[in-house]
Amino acid sequence: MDKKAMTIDLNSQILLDKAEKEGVETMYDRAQGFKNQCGFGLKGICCRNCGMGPCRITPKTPRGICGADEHTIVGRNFARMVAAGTAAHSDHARDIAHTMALSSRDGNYTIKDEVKLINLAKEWDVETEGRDIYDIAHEVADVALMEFGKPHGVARLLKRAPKQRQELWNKLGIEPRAIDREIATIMHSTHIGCTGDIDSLMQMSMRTALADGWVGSMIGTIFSDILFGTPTVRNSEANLGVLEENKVNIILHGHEPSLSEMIVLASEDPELVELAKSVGADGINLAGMCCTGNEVIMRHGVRTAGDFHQQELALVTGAVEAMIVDVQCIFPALPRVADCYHTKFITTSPKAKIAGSTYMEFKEEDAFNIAKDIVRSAVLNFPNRDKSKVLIPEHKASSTVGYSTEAIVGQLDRVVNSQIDPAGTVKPLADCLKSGVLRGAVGVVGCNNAKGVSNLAHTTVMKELIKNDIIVVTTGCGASAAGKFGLLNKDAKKYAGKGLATVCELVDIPPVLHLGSCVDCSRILEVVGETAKYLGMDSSDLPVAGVAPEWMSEKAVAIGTYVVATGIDVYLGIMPPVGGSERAVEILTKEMEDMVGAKFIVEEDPVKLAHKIIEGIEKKRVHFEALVEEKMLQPAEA
Ligand code: XCC
Ligand code: SF4
Repeated sequence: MDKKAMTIDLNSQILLDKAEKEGVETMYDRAQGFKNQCGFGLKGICCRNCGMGPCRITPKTPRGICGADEHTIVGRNFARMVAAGTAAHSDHARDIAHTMALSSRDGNYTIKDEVKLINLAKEWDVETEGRDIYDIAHEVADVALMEFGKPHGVARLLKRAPKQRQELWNKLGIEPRAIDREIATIMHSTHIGCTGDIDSLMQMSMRTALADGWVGSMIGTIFSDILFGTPTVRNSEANLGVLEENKVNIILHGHEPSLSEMIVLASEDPELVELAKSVGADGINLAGMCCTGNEVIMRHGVRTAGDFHQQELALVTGAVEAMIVDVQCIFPALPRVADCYHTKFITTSPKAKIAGSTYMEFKEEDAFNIAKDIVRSAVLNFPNRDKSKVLIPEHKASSTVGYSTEAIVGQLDRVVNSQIDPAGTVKPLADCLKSGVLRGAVGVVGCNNAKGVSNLAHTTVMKELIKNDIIVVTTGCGASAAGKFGLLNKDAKKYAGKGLATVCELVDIPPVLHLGSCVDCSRILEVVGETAKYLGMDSSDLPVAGVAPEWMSEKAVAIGTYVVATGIDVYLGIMPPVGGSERAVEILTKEMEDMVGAKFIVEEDPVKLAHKIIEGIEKKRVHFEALVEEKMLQPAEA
């Protein structure tokens, strides 16, 4: 396949040509070398969990040396993906909680959303009366940190779910206890000679995934909002066209906002802006990538340079002074690309050192000074830029972002109630769903995957859904794709069906709402949970769904699994490595529905995928509308 046909992004295509001419290897070259991927790996039937392996399941060798069959092997591999994904999101959250424990009135990190902190303190029985806000913050941080390893009880945040859901989790034995404990249990149970029962492995996977969505990720989101501010609606832009010819370009790539927030501050520091001018630049231009990009666009409007598949291409522009990374989704290939230009590739986390990078360790204790050092080194690199190698492709799209749960609720309320209710309710959203003006709501989330064409499935699915009056919420690289293709623009309502277009017009929102980074999928759980509670229903009763059209990371497997365990169907555009076990497929795509009221659906053709989602939503509506009617006939409870 022509390399340029592997992406629909015009900027990417232009830069692929440039990379080719300059002899720079990218992911697109390497993907071509992997056309025939290992069939055992694809089906999930290769086990190397002990030194007797690897054992691969074939008709001649239907069991591993220990006797594990294909179901056990697939189940163990799947559970380990969930555990890894949960570990990644939750370890990120743990760092944010530690950062909050360090917060102080005159320090690097302060409390930005006191109301959210106080509400959480009350929810967690932390004394608030007459106490200093920082004392409260430190105690709340300690309580959160205990959620990772507490010896007794189940996770506190589960109480935020609809009552029926909590009871179901309890009945099924999938209420997560402590986050680390669930991850450790999976690692233990998938060790040779432990669990040999796929049903049990899937049950453990759901419990651990719930520890991601309802605990780790949720802590990540809430604490980031408290420390850095709950996102509010603002305008920005996306795609590589946001890089600037005459400025020091710095790309923020990775995940944790504790670093990126400080870089944002440092880039505005008058001393560094002056320094940039003294080396001949017009100023400092920050741009985000992957989920760090989502964090900083949501809270500061920092423009998005691109998504997961554009990380190397961003450097191929030859216009990037520094790429600063922390953890997750960072290609180890980047130092080699950076070497072809003047770009400094700066790693900052002891959790993600990369050979060939410049390592400048980030420590929260000295955050601002370190951030300034990092920005300074980027600025001083500007004179090394080789102008003959610079090509900034022009495409970019404008977007409106910042839709935290509070922002969505507030925006809707403003239209329905003449008086703005600061607490707000999800009533308007529930009403739109009940009346059918909105047929449903779908979360389109996740990565880019080299198995498909970059951005094709995301944009196809989003456009089809909004055309059919289904409002889309998005996070992660799905959100970046939406931004790049203009779907986060209020004008995109022209692609929407009549019902959705009317809502967009009245409420003044785009048809696709950017909710943040991947840990912010917890915002989706929140909106769905609150709407269900408002209607007296369970999340599985609502016409909602989750889609990961181009997923690739283990984090996405954890997300998909917790969304299903929450009672929301999940559609995947890429087959997960479970096809080698009929039982695994049966459980994931059928039996889970009987257990938790939702299942996985896989469809690799983007158009067909979109239509399956629409059909699924309409099917849900039949049930939902019957339930609404039933509730209307019931006498109101006293
Ligand atoms: Fe990574 Fe979060 Fe996937 Fe994008 S969407 S490729 S996980 S950056 Ni989370
Ligand atoms: Fe083979 Fe069993 Fe060891 Fe896996 S655990 S590598 S199936 S012997």
